[in-house]
Amino acid sequence: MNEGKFITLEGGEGVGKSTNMLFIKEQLEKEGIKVITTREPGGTGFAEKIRALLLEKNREEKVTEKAELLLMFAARAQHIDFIIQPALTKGLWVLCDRFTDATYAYQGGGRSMDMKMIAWLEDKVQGSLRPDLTLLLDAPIDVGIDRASQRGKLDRFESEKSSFFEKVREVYLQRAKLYPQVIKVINADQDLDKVQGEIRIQLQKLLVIE
Ligand code: Z5A
Repeated sequence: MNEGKFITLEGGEGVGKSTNMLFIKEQLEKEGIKVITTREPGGTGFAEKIRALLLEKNREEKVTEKAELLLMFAARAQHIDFIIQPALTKGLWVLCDRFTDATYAYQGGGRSMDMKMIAWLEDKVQGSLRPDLTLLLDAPIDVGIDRASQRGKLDRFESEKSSFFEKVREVYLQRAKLYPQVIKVINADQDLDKVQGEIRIQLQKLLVIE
């Protein structure tokens, strides 16, 4: 049984996940909660190597969609066994920048891969581990793309066409409708203080039921 809570941050590129990670950590720490922050793909030495392979652009050999999906779950397996589950068992809260909803959105939506295969891998790799709360930062895709492009060079995912990101957003929003108890949609297309106001409300709700 987990004693800590597992919170994930999701959304298209550039919507403000990294920006809000620190804010959420600070909010929880104010409540006396011990939190670790991590990210996917990545979070362990080996999983970060997989991340670098996945984000690298212009490689000679194309990465197939199946290879991409399996690498996401390979990284996740390492991350769960060595970081996420041990922390939760110790009573720490885990705040993770992206998790399996991103696989449904990017591989299932963006790449149109079989959702049943993703669900099968989710069960096999995660067992019963699922987020307690997922904050889905949602904004029209041009908002996120504009914000992300101001940072400079685009990685392999960021270089996709806008139709890819439309499908990603659509699947995220479909999942939020399917799992309204866990996935909370935050309007990321507003000033940061308003975004953080919405996030604070969701954290308070989680703290009340804790
Ligand atoms: N991926 C996948 O395909 N399948 C999977 O299962 C998983 C991942 C787990 C790496 O993720 C890629 O992996 C990702 C999907 C894929 N690719 N894409 N796209 P990532 O999380 O590292 O990459 P990312 O989504 O591109 O994250 P990001 O670029 O770091 O974006 P962000 O963290 O959401 O945004 P940010 O860096 O916090 O903010 C961007 C800029 O906007 C920054 O200058 C902020 O100061 C600014 N900002 C933030 N909020 C605001 C507001 N409210 N107003 C104005 N400006 C703002």
